Amino acid sequence: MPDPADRPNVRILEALERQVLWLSTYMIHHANHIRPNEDGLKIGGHQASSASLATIMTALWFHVLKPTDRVAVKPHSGPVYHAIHYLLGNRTRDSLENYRGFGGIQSYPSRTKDGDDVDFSTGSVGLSVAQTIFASLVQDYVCLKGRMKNRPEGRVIAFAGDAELDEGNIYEALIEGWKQGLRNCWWIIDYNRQSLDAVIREGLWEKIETIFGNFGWDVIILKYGTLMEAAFAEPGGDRLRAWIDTCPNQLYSALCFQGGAAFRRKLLDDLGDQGPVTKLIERRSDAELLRLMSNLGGHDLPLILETFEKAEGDRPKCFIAYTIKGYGLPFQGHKDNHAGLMTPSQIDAFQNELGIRKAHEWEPFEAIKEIREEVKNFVAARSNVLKSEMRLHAETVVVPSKLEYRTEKKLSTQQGFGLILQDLARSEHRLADHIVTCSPDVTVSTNLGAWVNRRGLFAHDAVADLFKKEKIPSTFAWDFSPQGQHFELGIAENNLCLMLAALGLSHSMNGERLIPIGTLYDPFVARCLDSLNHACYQDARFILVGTPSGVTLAPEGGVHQSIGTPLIGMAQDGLASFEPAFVDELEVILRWSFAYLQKSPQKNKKPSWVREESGGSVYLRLTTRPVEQITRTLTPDIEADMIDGAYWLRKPGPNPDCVIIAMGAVMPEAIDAVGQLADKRRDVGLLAVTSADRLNAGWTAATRARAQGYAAPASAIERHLARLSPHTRLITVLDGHPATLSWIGGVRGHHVVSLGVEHFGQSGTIRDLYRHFEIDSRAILEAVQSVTAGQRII
Ligand SMILES: Cc1ncc(C[n+]2csc(CCOP(=O)(O)OP(=O)(O)O)c2C)c(N)n1
Ligand SMILES: [Mg+2]
Repeated sequence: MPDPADRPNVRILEALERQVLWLSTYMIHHANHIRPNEDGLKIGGHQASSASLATIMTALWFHVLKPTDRVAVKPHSGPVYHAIHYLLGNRTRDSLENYRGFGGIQSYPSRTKDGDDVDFSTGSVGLSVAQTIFASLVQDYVCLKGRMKNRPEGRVIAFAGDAELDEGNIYEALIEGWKQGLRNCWWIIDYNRQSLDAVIREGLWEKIETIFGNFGWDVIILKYGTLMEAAFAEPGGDRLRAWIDTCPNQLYSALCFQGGAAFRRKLLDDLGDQGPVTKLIERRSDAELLRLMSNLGGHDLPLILETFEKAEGDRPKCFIAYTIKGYGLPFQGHKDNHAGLMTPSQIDAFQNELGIRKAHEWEPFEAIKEIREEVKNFVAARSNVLKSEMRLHAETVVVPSKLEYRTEKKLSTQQGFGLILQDLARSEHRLADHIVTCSPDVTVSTNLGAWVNRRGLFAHDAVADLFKKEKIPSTFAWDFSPQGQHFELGIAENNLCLMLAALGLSHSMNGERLIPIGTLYDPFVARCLDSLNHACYQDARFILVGTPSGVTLAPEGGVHQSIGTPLIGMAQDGLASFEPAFVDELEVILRWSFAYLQKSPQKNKKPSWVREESGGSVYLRLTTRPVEQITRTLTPDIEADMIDGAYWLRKPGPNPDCVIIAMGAVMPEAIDAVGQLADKRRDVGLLAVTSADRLNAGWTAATRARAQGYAAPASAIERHLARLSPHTRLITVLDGHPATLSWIGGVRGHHVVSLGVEHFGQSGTIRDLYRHFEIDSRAILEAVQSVTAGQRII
């Protein structure tokens, strides 16, 4: 336990807390009342929500945190967070003045937008809280493999609003953490008993205590501050304590808002005894009484310091900190205070109370008078300590010039994915040691089995596969050990993306580059969409494999069919998506992806629209449909085309009547159709799309650049279509929503017919379903017939 003698003077922290509260409050005031705002929009509130955690956050950043700790803050504590980092020298005054402005600091702290101090981006409640569980597991993963490079382990800490615990993903993560032996994780719950709209249910703390206790967490409650404890020790104090314990949340909040006189009235009404309790109350002025009654644990610095000092050991810990929303501000406790803004006269009054001179509002230590120099020195020293470990870097892992795999005449892309990983698992290539796979209970059915057989499952303690030990025949060996490289997750897909986010930030958080690959059934991408977005927003780097996909999984059934995922892949920022048809394409794409996800944004360089230089994550949409493989040698040009999004599988002649543009599992249909068209239409070509996303992004980027006056070279799709005549008809086809490829008609103004899937819910054979949804070769021929002149085709 740290020596309490090392504790900073509480006066220093109290002074800092006031300064932090001022800056956070003023930041919002400035954005609303001082900075020009031509839109007339209110620039958010959060004064109340932020103030709620000002005391604990001050204590953490100015004393409790170790440089190796990683912290996710409650979204609405952004202003307090930024104020703290301003004092620590990690924010400029300009950035505070431009809070929520263009290029300014974000309302919800962001890893990519705000500064190197932000460990987890926040905004969508519940996600960053849950991500701390996975970040802690990833730290263990790196640690147990001896790759921490002499850095000590840190704690991974989340601040959560009490209403954040309504999010279901919290409980999915709790179960997973329990299964995986979570350590070194702290959650500090801002128990202000208010959400956005309302005051929360009575007794929630008991539920939290039981739930967390059940999952093996230590639960520590910070309820009564030092002033309260002292009052409880006075004669009659036990009755005051009983009153506080039974006071409904609504009433307590309302009295905190109304102030000391209201508390006095109510307490005397309820407890007045003309004896010790009355004396206890009457001994205090209204201001003192309010100070006493709002001295909840989460606002009491001595208690906070002592509690966190005592929190020893690596068991996960949940701190329930009683707080008051809007603490110290005029709307404290008011149920409507979430977006409440202090009026200019309230700000003036607050400014006067703190002794802040006009025109000195942004001065870092303006609210601190007598001990200003002492505080400044203290903060400077603290800043040096914390800075040392903010963002780490890891070397790039070299990618082999070719990924080997055992090919077969017919293969599905999903099988090919398994075969490539199987070969990597057997190889001695360093890249293989950096790969970490994970899957929400679909490891085997997404073809990761062979990889896992070789590389094993990760766990803190070795557990041998009992079936193997007992010599019971089984295709898979499920041996768990600290050397294992696969996280077997429970079915919650949301946890998969939170895990990918955590693994995909390991280079920056732990200084160890991991190459994460997560697999799931493609339709369930929708289940983890927000956490996928959250992972991309943080610039975590990973490969997400959605397989099987589309209606091609045929007999598997309607609800397992995905239609919209190609559009998700196109629309998701930070994610390059691919849908190959052949395994040699997949090999090229995977090889590129391993390098792409290790690239880093160039400082001071405007990122290009296609992220070629700055890198990103990758989404692969694969299928279980075995497809005849083509024996061919890929030239570097074709490989480059595959990465850019499309290549000619059959080049059209000089004056084509039509061109088929196909993506993914339907490629055999397109090949068949092109064959049948050979003597019926002139010069027909087949363009194989590997990535509608990159093809589209390349086109958009080139168009934009030209609009800005740059001589941008033709994008891939412009190049491909340049060989067509204006009258050439385009037929696009994929097992997914037709809009994925229909935009191609707009590139050079070609007439386009787009085939795809708009409905789902039928099971059957692939042939049945391709016919039903009209994405088979016959449908392609019908489409050609409908838009081209010439002899009847069918
Ligand atoms: C996923 C998601 N849903 C809704 C919101 C809008 N929202 C912001 S804060 C909030 C409630 C906050 O309550 P709590 O977590 O208790 O924090 P407090 O306001 O008490 O500080 C809501 C619903 C959001 N940011 N994210
Ligand atoms: Mg709350």
